Amino acid sequence: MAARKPIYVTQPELPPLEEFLPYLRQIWDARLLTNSGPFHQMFEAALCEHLGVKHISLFTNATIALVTALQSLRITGEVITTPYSFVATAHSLMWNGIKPVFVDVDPVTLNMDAARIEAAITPQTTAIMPIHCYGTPCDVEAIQRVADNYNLKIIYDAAHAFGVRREEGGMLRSVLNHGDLSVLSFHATKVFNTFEGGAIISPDAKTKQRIDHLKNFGFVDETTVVATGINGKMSEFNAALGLVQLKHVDDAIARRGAVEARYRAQLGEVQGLRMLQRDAGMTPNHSYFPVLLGPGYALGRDGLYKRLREEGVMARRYFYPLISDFPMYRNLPSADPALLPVARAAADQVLCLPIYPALADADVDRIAAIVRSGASRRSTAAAPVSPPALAIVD
Ligand code: T4K
Repeated sequence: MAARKPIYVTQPELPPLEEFLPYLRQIWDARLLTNSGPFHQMFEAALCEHLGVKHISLFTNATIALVTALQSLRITGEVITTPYSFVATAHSLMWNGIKPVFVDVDPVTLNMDAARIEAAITPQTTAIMPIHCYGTPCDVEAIQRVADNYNLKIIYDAAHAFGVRREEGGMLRSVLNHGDLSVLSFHATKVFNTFEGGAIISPDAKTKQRIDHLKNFGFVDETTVVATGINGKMSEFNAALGLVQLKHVDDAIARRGAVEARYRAQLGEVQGLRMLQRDAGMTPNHSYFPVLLGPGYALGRDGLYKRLREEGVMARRYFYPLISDFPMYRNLPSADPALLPVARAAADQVLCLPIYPALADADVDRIAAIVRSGASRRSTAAAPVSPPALAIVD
């Protein structure tokens, strides 16, 4: 029997190559490869329209965008952030010589616990950097209230939040409009990808202009440099791909939703397993499918991680270890494990199951069966199951 192909936590979505080729032809003909070319400008406009935001600056990736976002608001001193994220969140602070101050997360959303921010503020605090983890919106109103009280800026790491909307005043509005700036990632592993890429969403044209200068070495014109900017520009190749990808992203998110619904229908009754719940008034993007395997789950998180790998399923422990456990952070006072019990428990229990548009229903069923088999102390192999009818959860 031929060996099964491994199933990774994600598989990038790509348009039919034929759809992209005419765009490549145009780039070849025009010889405009980067530095705010025509596709770059079109892609910025198309994204604003698609996402429902006013101003976007495209970047090479979200990490450089986070570094630049902090620069653009002249953030210094200390920034309050979460240990439960990808390392790039805190790294962007360190690249600016800013001290991260970690606060614990909320047990329901695994986002920064807004109630804990105030106690972490010192005279050096200038900003808050939360993330909409797995695309679940933060408690944006509560975070804004603290920021307003203490005159702090908010930069959202929105790397997971492409297309996520919330009901506000009877309307669905992009979560990216909250805070002072939001940063998206278009990395290959994200819901929407341009191979590599990222963006900053700004509330006004002046802020966007400053960001655009900063991503172009600080150049304003041929001879004027106003800041120690960086090279964060997205190329025409990535921007053209983004334009094509945008045509397909709604379908891709819908298919992700179907995969999630299929998992939820099969994992609802598994002892010791918790799935994250969502507010009814939001439009999710199904970017990740995390499950938390608590003490009641017989096989344990790492046992399941291993069993899945043996079956060719490469689930990932996003986010283990906590950022605060990495060597460059662990000596900070706020990295003390005793101060971060909720984040620590989540890091020890989380497993992100594969979710992507091309994931076949039969594979979802097989993965769910392996997960279920781990809940029983007796069984060692995945018991065969017939899939239940597809339940719509959103
Ligand atoms: N903030 C947050 C909250 C983030 O999650 C991230 C990125 C950032 C900031 C920074 O954004 P960027 O600067 O990257 O734009 C991955 C991604 O590399 C990273 O972008 C992402 N977060 C993070 C959560 O996940 P790894 O080390 O797990 O990636 P990797 O290469 O192991 O990929 C995971 C699986 O995906 C592979 O096992 C196979 C599959 N894959 C991956 C790639 C790259 C493919 O099938 N094809 C591919 O091209 O970090």
